[in-house]
Amino acid sequence: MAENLTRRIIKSHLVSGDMVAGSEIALKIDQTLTQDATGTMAYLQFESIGIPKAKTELSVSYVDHSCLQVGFRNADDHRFLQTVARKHGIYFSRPGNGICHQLHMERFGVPGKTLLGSDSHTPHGGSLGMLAMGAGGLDIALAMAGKPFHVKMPKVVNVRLTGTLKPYVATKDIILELLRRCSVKGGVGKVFEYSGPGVEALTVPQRATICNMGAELGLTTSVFPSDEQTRHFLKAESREECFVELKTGEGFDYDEIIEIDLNTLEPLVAQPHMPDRVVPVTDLKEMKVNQVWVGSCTNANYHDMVNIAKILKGKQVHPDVSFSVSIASRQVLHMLTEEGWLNDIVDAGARILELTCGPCGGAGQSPCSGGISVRTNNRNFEGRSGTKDAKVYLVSPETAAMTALKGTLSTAEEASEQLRDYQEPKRYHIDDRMIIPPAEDGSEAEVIKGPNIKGLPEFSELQDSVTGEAVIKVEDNISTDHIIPALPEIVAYRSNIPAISEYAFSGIDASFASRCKEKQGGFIIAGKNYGQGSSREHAALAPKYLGIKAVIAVSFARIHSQNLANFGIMPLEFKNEADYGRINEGDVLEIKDLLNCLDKNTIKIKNVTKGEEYPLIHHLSEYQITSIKAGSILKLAAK
Ligand code: MIC
Ligand code: SF4
Repeated sequence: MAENLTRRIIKSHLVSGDMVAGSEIALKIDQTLTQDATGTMAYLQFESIGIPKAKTELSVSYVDHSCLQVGFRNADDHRFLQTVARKHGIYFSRPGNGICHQLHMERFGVPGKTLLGSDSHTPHGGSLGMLAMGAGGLDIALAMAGKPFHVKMPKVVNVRLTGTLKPYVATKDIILELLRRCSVKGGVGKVFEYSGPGVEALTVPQRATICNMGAELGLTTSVFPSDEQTRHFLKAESREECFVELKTGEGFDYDEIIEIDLNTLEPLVAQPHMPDRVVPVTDLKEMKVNQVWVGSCTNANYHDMVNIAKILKGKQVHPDVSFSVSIASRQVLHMLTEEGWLNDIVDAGARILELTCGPCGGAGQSPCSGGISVRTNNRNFEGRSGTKDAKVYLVSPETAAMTALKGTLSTAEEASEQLRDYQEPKRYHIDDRMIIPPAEDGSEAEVIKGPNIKGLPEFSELQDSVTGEAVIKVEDNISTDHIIPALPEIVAYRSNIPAISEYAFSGIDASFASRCKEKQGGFIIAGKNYGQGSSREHAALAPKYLGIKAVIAVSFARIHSQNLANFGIMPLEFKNEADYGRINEGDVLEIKDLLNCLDKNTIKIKNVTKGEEYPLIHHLSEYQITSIKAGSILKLAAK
């Protein structure tokens, strides 16, 4: 049978490696994107490689995450990003223009291209038939320097959609259904490629919601065909010349098939504190709610906003609910204003926020103590909203809007009539004035760094024998939000590694950083799926700075294990899962003959306190082993 779309894109970008699932391949990257919170490190790293101009077809730097600007630090980061972009051939999207993934889909994404972004929701671009992947900032820096991206060849799963969604059921419910079936670990090492008659009716922004939240399945990425919907969208964005037809589904070969009959889907909700704790909304229909937020890269597009306006029109938000809305881009805001939808939203009592990520990572709108918050974003990890004991539920915009009116969790079934007749615009409003192109010749451009922007830390070479305490032991599904929270007071130090390191594990173990300093680092012991969630490499850089030598886990999430290896921390797994239970926090551990055993994959760790030894394994490529031995990939790249 013929090769599926994912494999076709991989084949046309393959620099080295065999296209055998699980083995490492190196891919040419056509486009990159960064956002401000991960971008500062990415560009500091790019600068340190010493290449004058980005070598990609297109690189864009967005500012959307930290725009609260309490104090000088965020604003200094923005100025650094703008000046460094000008110098090195990178487009700069100004704060206020919107959220990176929405903007990239609107203005830059091209079917069949590869996109690498320093944000885990970069797979959003799969909605246009791109192979769009999230990675750490260092991988983006390397891609901008013209180096290929190293990743494990994924298995390709065909997700076949049949039937039609009911008017009050959204594409958010499709991805929630997949999370219910497959779990947050179910997509590791895989790409989900969508096809079937149910796909034909879905617009590009609707597809984007599915691709975006595929990150929560642990997928390498998700991809939709490039078809008539894609042509329509690109034409409406005045970019029809970018269209190429790319087919998926019947006639192509897949490793697995998943079928969803859209007729049978009902509105779903992910319960605290995991995106896969999914149940039907009707199971929780009496639940009183304190806060509702419609926003984020997942669900704040034109279609989402028009639908909530239809539900809210002429009604008032429940007096016990704080309801806020963040629109994903200026294009969408302009159209909602021009067409009057914004009035329906404002008149119903919505609090309109800036066009940024905002509450998604806890930058404002934290719920009240013990509050129930219903949100349209993609992650509900404990504490991410900024209120430790809040409970965050993830739903579609339609469910969110009806919930805001009722004060209790509710589907939008009673608004079916209004929701039935949605029309995708023939023309989107286009205004690229908030996107600043780079200088023709950037050699004279000045890069301005504020006092909070510190240099990169030193990365020393790996020693043949390492010893230290198990400084922390954590359970399954620890997210990067647990390791380095995304709260604004902490994001302000994203370009200052010594300062941000003080916050490592601060949400779950306030003395972690001081213990590490006292004991000169050591080991992190973890359960399954360690490091799920974001691409933030600070979750590796901070432990590295604090002297962590290895993370020994039952299993890892892809981006985080890649980030650990990039910065010289060994991501090692227990060969026998039961050994996880045998190590206690505070046990003294030792690995000997490391350099040799790393090559042969025969590492053993001695528990000196208990007098026991446990075999470990790794899934590192030769390239990663070289990087770990050197202390960081950056050292190799600079050479
Ligand atoms: C997230 O949604 O967790 C973030 C904040 O966008 C992160 C990036 C970051 O930490 O800066 C992500 O998804 O990679
Ligand atoms: Fe921003 Fe949230 Fe999307 Fe991350 S998931 S890019 S914080 S809106």
